[in-house]
Amino acid sequence: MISKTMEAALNNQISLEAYASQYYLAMASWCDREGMEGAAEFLHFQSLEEREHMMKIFHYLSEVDAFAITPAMPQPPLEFDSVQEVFRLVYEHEKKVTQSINDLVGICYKENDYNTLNFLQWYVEEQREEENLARGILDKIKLIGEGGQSLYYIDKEMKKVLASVQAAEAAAEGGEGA
Ligand code: OFO
Repeated sequence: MISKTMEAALNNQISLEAYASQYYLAMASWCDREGMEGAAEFLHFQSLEEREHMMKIFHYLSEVDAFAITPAMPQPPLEFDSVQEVFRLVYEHEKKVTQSINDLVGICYKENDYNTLNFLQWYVEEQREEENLARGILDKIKLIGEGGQSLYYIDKEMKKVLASVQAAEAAAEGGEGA
């Protein structure tokens, strides 16, 4: 059982996670069209991750006898100026999501809702990782620069980043099952 305020706030979070999923999907499509295969793969992966984040909240709401609302989505942007712009926007969006998770944690304390507080711990950690990852990619792109050949190196770098994120996840899942 959770309060109506918490139910609404969690539904708002569902909406943010769902938008992140669509937003990153649109970015993946743009990268694909621009021949940035590595960046596209990374963003496809992130898009799926965001959907999983959304679904976790969906199931949590059902578990605590609240109602999960399937959100209406605004059309995400389809065109971007550059790959640097794409990852700047990813970073900005992640910061927004972090703020929203922090606000949810604030409601938990206000309402003495320790179940939801416990549930949200995973998101607190996940946001720290995702913000850090997005900032790291952006820094790398700035360092490599963006003209001609640089795009090739950025894309290669993105494949490496994706491989290390997937390896870390696989290791964490292995650990959970152990
Ligand atoms: Fe859902 O983790 Fe990013 O936004």
